[in-house]
Amino acid sequence: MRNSQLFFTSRRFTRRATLSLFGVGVLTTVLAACRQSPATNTAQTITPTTPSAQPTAGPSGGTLTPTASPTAVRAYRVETVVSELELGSHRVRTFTYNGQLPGPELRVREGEALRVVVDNRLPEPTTIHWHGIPVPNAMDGVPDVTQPAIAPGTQFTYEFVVPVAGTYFYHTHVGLQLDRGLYGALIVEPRQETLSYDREVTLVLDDWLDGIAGTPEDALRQLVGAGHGDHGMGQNTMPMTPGMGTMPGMGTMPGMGTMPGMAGGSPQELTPDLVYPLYLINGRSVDAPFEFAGKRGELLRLRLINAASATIFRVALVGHRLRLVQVDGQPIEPLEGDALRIGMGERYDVLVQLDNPGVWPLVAWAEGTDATALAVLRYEGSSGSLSPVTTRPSELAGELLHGLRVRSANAESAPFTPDLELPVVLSGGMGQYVWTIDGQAYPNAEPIRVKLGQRVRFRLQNMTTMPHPMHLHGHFFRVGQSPQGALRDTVLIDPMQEVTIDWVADNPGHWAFHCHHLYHQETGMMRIIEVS
Ligand SMILES: [Cu+2]
Repeated sequence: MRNSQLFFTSRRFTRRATLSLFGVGVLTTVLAACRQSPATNTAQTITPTTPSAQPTAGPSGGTLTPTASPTAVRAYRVETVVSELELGSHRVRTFTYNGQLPGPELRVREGEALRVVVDNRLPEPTTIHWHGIPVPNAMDGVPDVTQPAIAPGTQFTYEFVVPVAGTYFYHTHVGLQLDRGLYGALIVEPRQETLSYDREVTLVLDDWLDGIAGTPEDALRQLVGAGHGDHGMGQNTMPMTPGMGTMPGMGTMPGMGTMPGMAGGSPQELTPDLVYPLYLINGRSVDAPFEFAGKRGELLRLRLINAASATIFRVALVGHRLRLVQVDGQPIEPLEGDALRIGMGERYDVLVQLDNPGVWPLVAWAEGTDATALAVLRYEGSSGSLSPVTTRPSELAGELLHGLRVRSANAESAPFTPDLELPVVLSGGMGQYVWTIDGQAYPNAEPIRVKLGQRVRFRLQNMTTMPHPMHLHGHFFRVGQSPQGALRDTVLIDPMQEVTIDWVADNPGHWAFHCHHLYHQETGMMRIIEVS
């Protein structure tokens, strides 16, 4: 059973090193992760079994409808397990993939098939969603919509052709499991690399409370209870924003705008619903940060993935500028800046010219809080220790890169002419802690019906005082009613802002469309879009 073998490298390799090592087959072989054992939480890459030249068989869970004849299959095996992790000074019991946090980085080449056997060893059902990848509907991992959740003690095989290159991630789509450890990077290497760089590092951002401030379910009860004056439950360790909600009588949207009107404005710094006890990069807290190497003269690619449940981050690499080259895996017209803002579910790829030797903090400030996540860049030959880290280095006050400034590198030749144009109103508030789309709270919500092939325009109107990163499954959309608008799968919409997204409903099935703030999603801010 070659495909059931699991290999992973014992440390991170640079892209070039990885390729050359694969060539000579020098790999450290390690057994599949143990259940309920202390886990290493360094970021690790598992390498797939040898690609097969055979066409893929259909997956067990649905019909495979490849868009191209796959040249190879990358096969992985992932176990969802109860694990104990050390996070700084804390020891927590949580859910992980293969005992690792983040889960193993999965890599596949554009046009190949990805096959992942999921072995659910959790005491509850789970699924995997392939965030950003336009998969066949049956592979999308939304429980009770595209598949029954994978029952405890059973397996499910996901298999699909990966039609797009770029930086993606995979995560559970069941309940509040995402606010445990069930996420990992999914890197799709292009058939032909158009970017030039010397090494790459994947940085997965997260907010962490599980096992430190109760559980995600406790956090949800506190959020809901706070609005009802019920403060009687459990530990009260979760500071919350007081009394925010939809403004009464708010019928118009002063100051709202779409691109390009928004492009010049800088986003507000918004206090989140939840302030977490820990913020992590690659599963590491600030007192034992993830460290990565650089070399003077090289160009470094950082793949930033925000896997947090409820935190927008602002990221800066002290002593360096950032050159933003991709968002949500898609190429853009490069933008330079000092810091970037990344919402939940978004991915930003930046290039960094390594021209300032030393030991430097990469800070991911949790917007609206006093806390940060941290990683460390150490130049080769630099043996010093990290200078004291502030949560607000000066770079964060510099030029900010954010989604509404981005222009696609692949512009349309003509303006988008919608067949169907819908206002989509985002409502809700901290008071009742119910979040809605067009006044309906999922699952008590009508599906939005769209005909296959229709060109659809959504006018997303945020009528609340909180930001919402809206994520569409199965499709990319173009932001801002412009032929140059960025192609994305997630777009962050600030309070009282309207953002237009244009998309072609070319992937049949039932697709989730939801806020990627997990607690907004769980309390109603989701709809199913039926494309048929
Ligand atoms: Cu939201």
